[in-house]
Amino acid sequence: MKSALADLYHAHVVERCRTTELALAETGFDRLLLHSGTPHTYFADDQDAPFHPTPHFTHWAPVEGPGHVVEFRPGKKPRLLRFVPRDFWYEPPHPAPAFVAAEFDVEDSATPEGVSAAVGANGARTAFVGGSVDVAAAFGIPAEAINPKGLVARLDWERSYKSEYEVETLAEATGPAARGFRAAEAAFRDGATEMEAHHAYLAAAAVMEEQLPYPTIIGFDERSATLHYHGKRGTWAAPGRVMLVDAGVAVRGYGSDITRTYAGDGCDPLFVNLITGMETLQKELAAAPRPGMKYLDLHVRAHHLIGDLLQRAGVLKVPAGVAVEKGLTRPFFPHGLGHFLGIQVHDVAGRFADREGTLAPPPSEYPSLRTTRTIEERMVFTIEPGLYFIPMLLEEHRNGPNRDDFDWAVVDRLTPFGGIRVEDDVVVEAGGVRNLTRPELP
Ligand SMILES: [Mn+2]
Repeated sequence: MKSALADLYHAHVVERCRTTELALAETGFDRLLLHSGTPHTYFADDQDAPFHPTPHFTHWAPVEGPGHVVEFRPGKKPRLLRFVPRDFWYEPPHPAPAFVAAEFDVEDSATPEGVSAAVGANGARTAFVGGSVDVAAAFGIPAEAINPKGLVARLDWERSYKSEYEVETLAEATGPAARGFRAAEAAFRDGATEMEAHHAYLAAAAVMEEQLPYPTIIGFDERSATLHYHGKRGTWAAPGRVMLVDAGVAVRGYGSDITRTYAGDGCDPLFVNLITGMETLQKELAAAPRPGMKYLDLHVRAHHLIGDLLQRAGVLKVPAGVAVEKGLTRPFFPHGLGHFLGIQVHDVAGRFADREGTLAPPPSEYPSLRTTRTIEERMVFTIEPGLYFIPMLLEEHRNGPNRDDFDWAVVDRLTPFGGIRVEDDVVVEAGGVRNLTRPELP
C-alpha cells in the first residue's frame, strides 16, 4: 500500500517533470542531467568537508551522497543513476527509500566510470546541472550546456513554488526543532553556557551538528546582537540574562529556520518589554501575507511597527512615521524581514523579476532584503523581524544630524542585553497563510 508520503512525493515528481519539460523546451534542450556533487577535500589533507548535495538534485531526489545522477527526458520515466562504491573505509550510501525508488528507473554503479557509462552518449541538447564541471566534461557535455544560465534560472524560479510534499516536509522539520528549542530554553534557565544550550538543542532534536541545515546561532546578552554569531562560548563569569536561539532541523534535504529570544533572571524590565513587543508584532506580520502583496511592503510595515515599539520604549523620541522616513529604524533592524525557505535556508529566486532570472534588487535603503517578489500561493518564507543594539551601527547616529531623536541614556542601558529576533516559517495559501512553526512552538 502506498503511504501518504509516497502519494505526495509522486505528485511532486509529476510536477517536476511538467515544469522541467517546459524549462528545457524554452532553452533548447531535450535532456537534463542533475548531478548530486563531488566531495570537497581540504587542501593537502585526506579529509572531506561535510557533503551538501546539489540543491537541484535534492529537488528531484532526497538521496544522500555524492556522484549520483538524475536524468530527465520529456515523456520518459526519470532515471536515478546511483554511485554506490564498494568501500570498507566508509559506510556506503543506503538504498534509495522505497517512495523515491518507485518514481525512477534506478541503476547502481560501483565506480564513477560505471555511472558515466549508464549516463551514455551525449549530444549538444543535453544540459548538465551541478557543481562538478570535471564530471560534466567526463560525461561529454559541451561547456555551454553546463549550468546554462537560462535553464538554471527557470529551475530556480520553479523552486519558489513549493509542492504539497515540500510543504509537509518543511512542516515535519519543525517538530524536532521545537523540541530542541524547549531543551535549550530549559538549559538557559538552569544557568547553562551557550555551548551547553547548543548541546541541549542537538540532543533534544536528535541530530548531529553536521546534519543541521545551518550552524545554530545561540547568543547570550550582547552576543545576541551579532546577527550570525557562531562562537557559542563554553565559559563565562555569570549566567546569561538574554538568550537568542536561531536554529533548524533538516528533513529530506529541507530545513526549518526558527528564532526565539528569551529573557532570564536579571534582564532589564525595559528589554523584557521589547521582547514581548517584538513577539506581538512578529505574530501580526506572520499572519499578514496574502497573495498579491509585495514582500517589500511587509518589510516596510515591520520598520513602522519596530519604530512604534522603539518610541513607546523611549529609545526613539519621534513617531514611527518620522523615524522610518529619516532611516532611524535601520540601525536597529539592519536585515530583511525574511527570505524564501526550502532546500537552501536562504532559498533561491527571492530577488527574481521573472522566470528568465532578471534580477529585481531591493531598494537602496534596504540592501539586505533577500525577497523582492510579489507574494503568491505556495511560496514558503520566513518572517523574522529583529531589534538589536549594535554599537557599530548606532555610532554614526550618536554623532549625526538626528542625534536628538534618540535617547542615548536608554540606548546605553539596553545595549548590554544585545538583540531580539523572532522567526517563523510560513506558507502562503489561497485564503491566507499557514504558520508552520507556531503549532509546534507557540
Ligand atoms: Mn532566517
